[in-house]
Amino acid sequence: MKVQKFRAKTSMQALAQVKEALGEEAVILSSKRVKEGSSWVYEITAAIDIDPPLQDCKVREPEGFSTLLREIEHIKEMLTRLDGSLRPKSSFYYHLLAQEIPPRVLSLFSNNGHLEPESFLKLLPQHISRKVGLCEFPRVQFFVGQGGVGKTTSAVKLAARYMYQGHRIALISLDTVRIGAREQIERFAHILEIPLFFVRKDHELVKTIAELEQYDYILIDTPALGAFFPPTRLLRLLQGLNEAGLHLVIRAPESPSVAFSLLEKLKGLTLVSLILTHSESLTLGGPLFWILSPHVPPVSFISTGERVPEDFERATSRRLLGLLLRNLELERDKCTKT
Ligand SMILES: Nc1nc2c(ncn2[C@@H]2O[C@H](COP(=O)(O)OP(=O)(O)OP(=O)(O)O)[C@@H](O)[C@H]2O)c(=O)[nH]1
Ligand SMILES: [Mg+2]
Repeated sequence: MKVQKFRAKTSMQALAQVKEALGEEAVILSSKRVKEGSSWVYEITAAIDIDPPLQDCKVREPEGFSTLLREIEHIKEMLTRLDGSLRPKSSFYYHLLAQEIPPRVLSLFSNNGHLEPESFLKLLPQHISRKVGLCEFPRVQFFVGQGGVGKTTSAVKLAARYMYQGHRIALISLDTVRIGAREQIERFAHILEIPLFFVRKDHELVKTIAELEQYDYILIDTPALGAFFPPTRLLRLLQGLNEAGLHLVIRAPESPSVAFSLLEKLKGLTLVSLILTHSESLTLGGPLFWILSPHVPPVSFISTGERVPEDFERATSRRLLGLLLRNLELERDKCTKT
């Protein structure tokens, strides 16, 4: 900051000096009359901020610098990917692509496309082991997914399983609109003697759960994800609850693009596991490789048919390996050279 004093016969003259010397940005610090020799004059003390604001420099410089670094890293990543995509891949790599394994999952096995059956089979169990679900789930578990995938039956199957293990279980259904939904879950709950509660208004859920404190686990069946039951509604429901998580119920033969877009829509929600249904109708394991993607939650259960509660298995590495390799052709001599 530059501080300067200006003297003149009149205050207007002193001000004019200030403007001329320091410009329009000058700040008047004081103004008074002082004696100069035998006469009185006006003295104005003015200042101007000539240094750039220190704080701004400190913040801006590293920020700009780190943005630049991030951009360089991003460009490096892009170039590496581009380099990988331009290089010729092994015939085995193309062979797996032809069997519908998503490219983004294949890149987990080899980032340059030089994949051979030996290395693929060596890495596969490692990737699978990361996707085998834990046994511990939150006390309140929601079953979510698209229409008709097996949410209700999976909720009842897991409820029965918990019950056989000696846990106290309650079922809640939020599906009070779809015709036949109420009767369907009521029938299962009645046969298996599991207490069932219906919640019609979202704000009643917290209260209903609070009244069920004697139960070890509360399993919540939901309507199909869509316009009536969007992820935003789920998010609001979850916000009022502690110890709650979602099982994403999805058909094992579902296409990777549908699965990825569903996961994208559910981003930000606490997905504790995947439940793979209709596994018995999976004809080719290749498309199911989407489950190995890093952001996909582990698989907890595999549903193998319509029978309630029997057709429901805990996911194991061996079982997932079997599904992923179903009808997958791995022989090197069957690969076409490219
Ligand atoms: N074959 C086979 N059928 C299944 C499996 N899981 C569920 N189902 C059947 O699929 C149909 C739909 O199952 P639900 O549990 O009602 O599905 P949902 O997701 O609750 O359906 P909505 O509530 O209408 O969205 C029923 O006939 C089930 O018996 C499975 O793993 N294999
Ligand atoms: Mg249902």
